[in-house]
Amino acid sequence: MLGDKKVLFSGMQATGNLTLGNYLGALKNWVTLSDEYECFYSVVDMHSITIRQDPAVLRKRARTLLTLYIAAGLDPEKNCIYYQSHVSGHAELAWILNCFTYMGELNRMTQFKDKSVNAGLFTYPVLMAADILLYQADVVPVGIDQMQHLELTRDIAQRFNGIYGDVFTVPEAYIGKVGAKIMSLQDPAKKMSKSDENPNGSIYLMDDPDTIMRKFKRAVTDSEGQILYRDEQPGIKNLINIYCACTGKAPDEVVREFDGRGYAEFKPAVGEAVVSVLKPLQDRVEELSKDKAYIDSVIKNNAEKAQYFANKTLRKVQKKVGFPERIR
Ligand code: ATP
Ligand code: LTN
Repeated sequence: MLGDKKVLFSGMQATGNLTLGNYLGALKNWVTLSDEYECFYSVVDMHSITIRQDPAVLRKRARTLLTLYIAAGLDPEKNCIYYQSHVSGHAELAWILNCFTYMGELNRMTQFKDKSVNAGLFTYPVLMAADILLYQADVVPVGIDQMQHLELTRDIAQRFNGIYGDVFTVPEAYIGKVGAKIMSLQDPAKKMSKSDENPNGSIYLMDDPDTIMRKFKRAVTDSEGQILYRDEQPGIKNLINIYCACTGKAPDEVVREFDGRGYAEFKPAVGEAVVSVLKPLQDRVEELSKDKAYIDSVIKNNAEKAQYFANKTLRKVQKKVGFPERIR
C-alpha cells in the first residue's frame, strides 16, 4: 500500500514497433486502472538490451514509448512514468534475486524462444521480478503471455519471505477480459507480435488509416461466412475481440449487430473501429513530442520519485540478506 491505495506496476519494452496487441492487451487497461491504484509504469529499456539494439534507435523508441504512455491517457503527475535504466535499484535487486532463483526455474521460461541466449536473456524473468517487487506492487496488468513470468515472481517473493519474514508484497496478475490475447491478422493461431516478419499480421500503433483498413480487409478468416463468436472460427473470433475492445461492446451484441451480414461488411467495420481509437492517439503523440521541455521534466521528476520508493525496498532487502549498514 502507498497511502490508502494499492500499488500497481507494469512495463513495456521499447523494442520494435508497438502493436494493437500491446495497446489492447496492456496499455488500455493501464489507463482504466490508473485512478484506482498508485501506479508505476516503466519503459523497460534494460530488458531491451537482452537482444542487440542500435543505440540511437533504442533511445528514440524509448522516448516515443514514454510519450505514448502519456498520449494514451496516463497523467504523469499521478502516475510514475519513467525509464527503468534511470533507477539503479532494478539492477541491484535483480542481482540479489538471482541468488534466490534456480537455473531449473529459468530453463522452463519461454522468453528465449529460438534466440541465441546471452545470460541477460536467461535471467530476464528475474529482472522482471525485481521491477515488480521493488515497488511492493499488489497488481501487475499484463497480457496472458506474461503469466509464467508473474508466477515466477510470486515464487521468488514467497521464497524470500519464507526465509526473511514479510519483505515483499506477493503480486497478482491482472488480465483484462477483452484483448488479453490479440492474434495475428494473417495467422489467428499466433499472437499479434511486433517481432513478426510479416507486417500484414500486425496493426502498428502508428499505422495510417489506409494501411489499417487494408490490413483488416486482407485479414485471414474462414469459409463459414457467418459472424459467430466461437473457437472453430479463430480469425472471426479475433476480429470480434478487437471490435469489442475498441467499442466497449460485448461479443454477443456484436454477433447480433452483424447477424446475416457478410465478412465484406464486418472487416471494414472492425478497421474503422480501430482507426477511431488509434487516430486520436497518434495525433496526441505527435503533439506531445513537440514539447521537448515537458517530456524532459516528466523524465526527470518521475525518475526521482521512482528512485525514492525503490530505495526504500532495496535498503530493507540489503539489510535482510546481511549487507553492512551504510555509515552516514
Ligand atoms: P513480442 O511481440 O516481440 O514478443 P511483446 O509485445 O510481447 O514482444 P512487450 O512490449 O514487453 O513485449 O509487451 C508489452 C505488453 O503487451 C505485455 O503486457 C504483453 O503481455 C502485452 N502483449 C503483447 N502482445 C500482445 C497481444 N498480441 N495481445 C495482448 N497483449 C499483448
Ligand atoms: N517481460 C515483459 C515486460 C516487462 C514487464 C515488467 C511487465 C518487464 N518488466 C514488469 C510487467 C511488469 C514483456 O516482455 N511483455
